[in-house]
Amino acid sequence: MKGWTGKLLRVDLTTQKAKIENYSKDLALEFVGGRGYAIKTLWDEVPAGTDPLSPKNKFIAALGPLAGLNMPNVGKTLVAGKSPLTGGYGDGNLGTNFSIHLRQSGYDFLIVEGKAKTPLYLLIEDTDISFRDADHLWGKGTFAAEDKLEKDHGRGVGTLLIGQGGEKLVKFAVVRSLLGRAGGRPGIGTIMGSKHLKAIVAKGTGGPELHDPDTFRTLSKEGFTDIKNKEAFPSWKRQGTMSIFSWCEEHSTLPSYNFREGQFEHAESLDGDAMEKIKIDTLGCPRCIMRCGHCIEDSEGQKAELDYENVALLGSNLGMRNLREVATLNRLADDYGVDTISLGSCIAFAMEASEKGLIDEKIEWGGFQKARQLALDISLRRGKLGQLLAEGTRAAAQKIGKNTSDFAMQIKGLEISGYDCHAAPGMALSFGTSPIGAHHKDAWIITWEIEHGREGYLEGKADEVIRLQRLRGGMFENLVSCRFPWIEIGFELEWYPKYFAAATGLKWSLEDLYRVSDRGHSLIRAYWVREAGGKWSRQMDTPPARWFKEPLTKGPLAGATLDSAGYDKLLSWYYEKRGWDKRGIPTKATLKSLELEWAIPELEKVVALG
Ligand code: PTT
Ligand code: SF4
Repeated sequence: MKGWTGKLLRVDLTTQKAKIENYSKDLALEFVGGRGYAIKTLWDEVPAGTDPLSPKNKFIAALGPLAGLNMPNVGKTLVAGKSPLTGGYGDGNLGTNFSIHLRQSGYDFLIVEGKAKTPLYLLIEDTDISFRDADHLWGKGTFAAEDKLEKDHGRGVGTLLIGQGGEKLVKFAVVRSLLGRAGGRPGIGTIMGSKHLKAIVAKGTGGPELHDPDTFRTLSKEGFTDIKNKEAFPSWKRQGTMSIFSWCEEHSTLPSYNFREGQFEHAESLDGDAMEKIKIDTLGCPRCIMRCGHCIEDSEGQKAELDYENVALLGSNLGMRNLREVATLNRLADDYGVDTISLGSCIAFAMEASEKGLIDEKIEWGGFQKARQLALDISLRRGKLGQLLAEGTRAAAQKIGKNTSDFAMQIKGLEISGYDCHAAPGMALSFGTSPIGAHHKDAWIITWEIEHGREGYLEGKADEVIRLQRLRGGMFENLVSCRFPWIEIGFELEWYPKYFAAATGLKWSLEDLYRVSDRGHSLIRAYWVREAGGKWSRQMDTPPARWFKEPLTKGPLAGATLDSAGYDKLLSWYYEKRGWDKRGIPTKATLKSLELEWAIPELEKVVALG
């Protein structure tokens, strides 16, 4: 196999043994890499009903055939496991030198199983695998821990690591790398913590074996030049994802006050222009000239990176108006290694519960000091409220009761990312059917929807969600390549089959890559159903009551709500087009047509299939 090494590294932390395994060519052809490898591994190797925090769960770090190569925007790694936050499939995609070094060490993916007795970190140096004591790193934030690892093993080594949030098993702890990068919203960092695995360091010396290295080199050069020459490149470089902030405000889709509203009265103090005026640095992933991690000095004089999602969830959604204070919350989330989106949503949930007198603690909208304190309490699981919220909003609402689940802004247990959907049914469908819970990465339909008539509950919206899921959650997550060149500056999709062919020798079309996406997507759905153990229902694909019951009160769309019959119709179209039954479960015929018939017997242990 060219393009793939055909090897995986399996590490057992309980026995401290590592094994290099050859995996079958069929796995590469059927699942390609990244997300595909992750879901196949979880299905095959993690028994149904496994407690995500038990040693039986696996931590997976997977590359795809393009990840880590010398071409645009592929310095990325997919991290995955059974989610401690949702109980279903979980993954994330982060920029890291780890992608380069794991590939240079000769592996396409890494599976970590078991649990170490005491904290350690894993060192991968080509075929030399060692288990290093991490006592001196445990309890340290990600900035200090990464710095120490780089001092000990060399600047530029590949690192994946967790902060105190992961150590304390906060359910939405992320994996961190390169000071600014974070991935694995559904608690993939928590899985590392549950295994006493503080970090993984990779230092590889080999080179990739490609089918046609000369063509690959030429394509790579052309790709970088093409990106640099794109019309949108200069403006992207100025603000990155922060440029969408004012657009969201303008279109009433900026989450404000725990998604009560889609506009924020102080949006101008938090938007891309506000950031650009005080920007001090830009960070990015390896193999990228689009570097989109813009940094400012925060309210405590520290450098902090900002992204749209972070500023929306830790800013407008909390009623915070000072960008430097928002940056401080962002930096703390990065240092402690917890997801900014879930953290923001948990704090907003507490602010609302406090306002309504449903909890004892007093925490007001826009109050920075209390929000800061709560962020630390959650990250360190301190105090009653900190411990409660470290479980996520779904669990917190279940515990408090009193209809708080109406404003626990999550779907399938994952907190909703930064788009208010009172008046965006297609985006609500995207959140509802995302394979990891309410994340935008699979189908960011919001701009398309607003251009094509946001108020409609139209069949075309289900089509568009599926089209985007094939691309964003499918092709890019399987190849393990950043999607921003395509979606943000118009780098054409046709480049990808060319890179793929030069790397692997396979002349696949985009359609071939989408078919692999569909296979992975339906297998992930089957996995959710299997893990729900008979409790699966279409309610699990439905957004929280707030968007249906409580209209927007401000702005041009005041009075708007989601219509539940309309949403149901969208969901039914979506299921039909996916070949899933009325409950949202893949039918036998669909599983067979996607060559997933081997999954049928296990799924039938849990539900009768249509
Ligand atoms: C991603 C999610 C996002 S999506 C953001 S901002 W975004 C938040 N970033 C966090 C952060 O920062 N620190 C932190 N402690 N928690 C954070 N949680 C949130 O996590 C990220 C970029 C971005 S910035 C996006 S959209 C794109 N995502 C991609 C993706 O998912 N797949 C892919 N093939 N390409 C992508 N390119 C873009 O990458 P998760 P990163 Mg992230 C600090 O991983 O779990 O999917 O959550 O990886 O390297 O930081 O790049 O407006
Ligand atoms: Fe990383 Fe941003 Fe570059 Fe994508 S565009 S590879 S997220 S720096």
